Amino acid sequence: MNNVCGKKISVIMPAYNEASNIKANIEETIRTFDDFKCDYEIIVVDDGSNDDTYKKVKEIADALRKGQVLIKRNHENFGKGRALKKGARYINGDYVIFLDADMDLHPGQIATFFDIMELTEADIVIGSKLHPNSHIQYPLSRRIISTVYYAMIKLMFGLPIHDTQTGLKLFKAEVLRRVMPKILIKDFAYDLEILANAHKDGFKIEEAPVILISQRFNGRIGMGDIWRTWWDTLAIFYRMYVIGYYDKIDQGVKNTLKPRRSGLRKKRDLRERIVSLNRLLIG
Ligand SMILES: Nc1nc2c(ncn2[C@@H]2O[C@H](COP(=O)(O)OP(=O)(O)O)[C@@H](O)[C@H]2O)c(=O)[nH]1
Ligand SMILES: [Mg+2]
Repeated sequence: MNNVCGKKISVIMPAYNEASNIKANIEETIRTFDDFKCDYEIIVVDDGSNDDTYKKVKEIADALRKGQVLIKRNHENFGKGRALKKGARYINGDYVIFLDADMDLHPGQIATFFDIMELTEADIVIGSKLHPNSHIQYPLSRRIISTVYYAMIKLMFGLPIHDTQTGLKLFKAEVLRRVMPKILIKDFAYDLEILANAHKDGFKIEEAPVILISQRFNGRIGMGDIWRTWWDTLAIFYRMYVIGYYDKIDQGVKNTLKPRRSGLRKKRDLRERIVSLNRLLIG
C-alpha cells in the first residue's frame, strides 16, 4: 500500500436509499483512508433515493475540506451501473475504488487489493466471494448459481474470474477512462460489461479475498434479477462478438491510452467462444 501513497485515490460510492447508515459509513471510510495516509476523494452518487441520502451526504461534504467528499445525484433511480458510470466522470485519482455504500465490505480490505495489484502487476483487482480465502456467509443456492454463471462467463468471454458482482473493486484510473464510456447496462451485469471490455482491451484482472459482514441476500436479489442478469449477459456477448459495438465506440473516441497487451483478435476469439458454447450446449 505504501507504494501508492504518493498517488491519489478516488472512491466511487453508489448509494440508493442508504440514509440510515450513510453518515456513519462515510465517516468510517474517511477514517480508513486517513489511516492509509493517502490522498483521496470520495465521490458519492445518490442514485435517485427517495429517502434523505442526498441530504445526509451533503451535510458531511459541506463540513469537510473542499473535494474530500463529493456528492453527485441522479434525480431518478437509474440503477447501480449508471451510478458508477456517472461517478467515473468526476474522478481525479490515479486509482479508483468502487465501494458499496452499505459497508457490507469494509474499505480497510483494499490494502490487500493494492498488494495484489503490485505483486501480480494487475490493472484491476476485484473482490471475489468465491476466493478460497474469503470469509462470507454465502448460502449454498447462491454459491451454485454463481458457479454455473461464472463457468458460462469463462466460456463466453474468456474471463478468468469467479465473481463479478462483489461491491469492492480496485482499478487503475486509465482502465475506467477507456472502458466506462462504452458501458450501456444500468442495473444488471454492468460489472460484467466493465470487466469483459477491460479484458478484451488487454487489461489484467486479478481476484482478492473479501470479508463480507452481512448481506441482504434475500432482500434485493430475486429470480427475476437472475434472468435479467442472464439476458444482459447475452446482450454483452452480442454487442461484443456479433455486432462489434464496443469496437465502434473505441474507433469513435480519440484514445491515447494504450493497454499493455494487445486486445484479443476478434475473429479468432469469436470462433473459440462459439466452439466452447457448442461443446457445452450440444455436448
Ligand atoms: N440495489 C441497488 N443498489 C444500488 C442502486 N444504486 C446504487 N446502489 C448501491 O449499490 C450498493 C449495493 O447494493 P445492494 O443492494 O447492497 O447489493 P448487494 O450487496 O450486491 O446485494 C449499495 O451501496 C446501494 O446503495 C440501485 O439502483 N439498486
Ligand atoms: Mg450490499
